Amino acid sequence: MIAKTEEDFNGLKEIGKIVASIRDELVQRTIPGITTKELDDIARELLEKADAVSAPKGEYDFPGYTCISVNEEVAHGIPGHRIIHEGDLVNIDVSGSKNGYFADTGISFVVGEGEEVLTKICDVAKKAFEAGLKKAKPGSKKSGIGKVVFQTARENGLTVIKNLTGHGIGRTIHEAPDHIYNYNDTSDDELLKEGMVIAFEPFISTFEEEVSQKEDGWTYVTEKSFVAQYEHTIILTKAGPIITTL
Ligand code: M3C
Ligand code: CO
Ligand code: CO
Repeated sequence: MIAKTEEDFNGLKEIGKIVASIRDELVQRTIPGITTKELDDIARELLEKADAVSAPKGEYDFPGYTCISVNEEVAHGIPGHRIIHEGDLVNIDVSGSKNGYFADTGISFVVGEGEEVLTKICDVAKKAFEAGLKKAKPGSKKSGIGKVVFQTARENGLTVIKNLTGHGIGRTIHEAPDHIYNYNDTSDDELLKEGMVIAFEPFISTFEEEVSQKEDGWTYVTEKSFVAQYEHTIILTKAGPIITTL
């Protein structure tokens, strides 16, 4: 959407704050021994308390309130009986709506002490997001974001997942602009606009560049690579981006 009114900005900020606080709470509660379903139950309660609706459930009938992905799972992990262990790479992606406004945020992190490469991909995903954020200006090319995300990955001896992208957001979870790639798509000449609301989400990978979908119809996985994601919802303005999900 293009945010125009005071009501738009306030509505987007309100749901942004809610999903951000649920994300942070789930990260804090991710300790060895807990199951992904137990974490999702916490999110269900917090969403309810905030009078907000899960976007995956509300928009897609996803079998969970949040997406929780572990190790080989990259995204759209279904909360269930999987137990979290020390050293696991976990991604928590929380998206929701309130009063017709949406926000989406996600983070990958390592539980306790883990392999160095896992911490590295998480750090690089955040760095790639920050580099992209500097290019997120009204009037600039949308593809400029992906260009610096990819550069950041390469500078660190890593790559990106090419078949998962960021997206426009606001009045629903995924809307125009449809794709914010994590590499320089030279055929994409779309320009970013004043008030445009986007969620961009670098997926930084050790070497594979595509995910495949599991038979459950949801979970995206890699075969041998580890992948980290970092995502926020932002409103683009001349005065600089407003991150609604800080
Ligand atoms: N929040 C998720 C979508 C959840 S709806 C099942 C997202 O937009 O960040 C992702 N899109 C692709 C992979 S993760
Ligand atoms: Co998300
Ligand atoms: Co998203």
